[in-house]
Amino acid sequence: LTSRAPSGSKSVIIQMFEWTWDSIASECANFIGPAGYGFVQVSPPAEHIQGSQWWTDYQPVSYTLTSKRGNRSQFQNMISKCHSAGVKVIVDTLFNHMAGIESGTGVGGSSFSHYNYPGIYQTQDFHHCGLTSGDDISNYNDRNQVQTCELVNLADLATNTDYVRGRLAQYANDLISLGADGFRLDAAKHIAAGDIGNIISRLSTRPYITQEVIWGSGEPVQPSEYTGNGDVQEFRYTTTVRDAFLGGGISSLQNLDGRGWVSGNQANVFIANHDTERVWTTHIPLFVILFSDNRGYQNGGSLNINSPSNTYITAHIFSLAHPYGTPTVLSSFSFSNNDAGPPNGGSGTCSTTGGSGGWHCQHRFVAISGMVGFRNKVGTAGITNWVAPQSQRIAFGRGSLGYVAINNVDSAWTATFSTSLPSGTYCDVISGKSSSGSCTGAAYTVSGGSFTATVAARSAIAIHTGALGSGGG
Ligand code: AAO
Repeated sequence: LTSRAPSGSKSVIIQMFEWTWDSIASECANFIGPAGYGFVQVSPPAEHIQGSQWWTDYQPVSYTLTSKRGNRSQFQNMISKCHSAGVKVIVDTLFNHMAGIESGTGVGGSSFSHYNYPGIYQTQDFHHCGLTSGDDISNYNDRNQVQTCELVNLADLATNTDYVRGRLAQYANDLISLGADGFRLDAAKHIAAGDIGNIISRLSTRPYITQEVIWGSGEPVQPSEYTGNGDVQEFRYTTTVRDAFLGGGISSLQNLDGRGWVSGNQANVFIANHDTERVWTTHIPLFVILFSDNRGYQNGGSLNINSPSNTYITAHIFSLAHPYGTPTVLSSFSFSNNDAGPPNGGSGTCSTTGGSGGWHCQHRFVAISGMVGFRNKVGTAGITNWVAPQSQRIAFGRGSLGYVAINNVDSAWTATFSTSLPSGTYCDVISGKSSSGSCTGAAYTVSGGSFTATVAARSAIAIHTGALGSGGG
């Protein structure tokens, strides 16, 4: 195991938000493995508070693996089924805190109160910052508050102590013993980077690590502090891509390294995650924002499935085509309020190329799964033949292995593109795939280093050497 997602083959992660262990096990075998995804990121597995909201999972009360997603044997079975399908498992993990509510009983029957988790943690194992009312973080410009006060009242573990470090490593090692390949460290910004480094030094393997450190303007805690531990989720990518697709112009997205973000080979990036998809960024009356139910969801903002002009899809195509970062695709569900939990008790269901029963199954969208094959094929090849004849039209190659054109305007774009792809006929993986040597969607013929194509309005085309064919539509 490495501390990084393997670059080149099979590096794409799917965040299987709120899917049960049994449903992930099936989906790994039925679709995720065959489609070429490298990883699933699964919801936090530890016992948590009761309630119908999705966010109960982020309030652990013990390290028993009983959650709304399933029990320990289901968790282990899921990992084993995913491994059999060639898919690794990243576990969303809470090193920062325990529950925020004052007392109760967890979904597995464990009793707890705010600073007392019997047999695990007592008052002395938590930070009590004494800097703010209720010990809650109120000022992100104060490092001490961010790292020793409470994030929305969540009991803040004293990760500077040997006991807490050892207990968290024991939990992570238990997950590793069940086959976990990596961890997404929730609220990593609220843990000193050195504390995380100490905890992961106690692990029995070197798992893939991705850390949630949301960059904030002027904030003292910076994403760059965390790169020694593993990857960092680069939220500046998420907002920059959103702003480019919604009007700023995608021609600005050629070079993403050298902007002061974490470097591409240490960045984990996404068009949306479970927090940002819950921020409405466009066409929402101000009063809805002012009276939105929970400040906790104001988490960076991003495109989401309701974004205008197909930008959610074209931005995913961009994300999977561009070499910067290790991409995560969120697979989520429709909701009518920000707190609502998943449909069908969390048991995910998909149709062939999309969702069903309230699930979106973004990972099955033809354009997204097609681009996973593209990314696996092009590997680390650099950007070649970049053209941007208008600010909302770009096309580029990845070495001599793949070529993509994205048209983010309301009219079709017909052009002859220069490419290093060898001469031949290629299947467009946005409109279809290669099946038994022919294309189920469009096909393009490269001859002598160029090809001519019409890219539909607010759409894209992508071809690569792993999807050859002839004929098609
Ligand atoms: C629930 C209730 C609370 C209750 C609590 C305890 O909603 O009312 O007090 O239980 O009983 C999730 C839910 C929470 C839920 C929690 C526990 O979202 O609503 O609380 O489970 O059940 C900060 C953190 C970041 C965190 C984010 C939500 O830094 O780590 O807040 N995300 C993770 C998870 C998230 C989860 C938790 C952590 C907790 O992904 O799902 O919460 O486990 C700025 C700061 C950020 C800050 C945001 C939001 O961001 O920089 O650090 O994130 O504000 O406060 C631009 C700026 C950027 C800014 C952003 C948003 O992009 O550049 O700086 O806008 O304003």
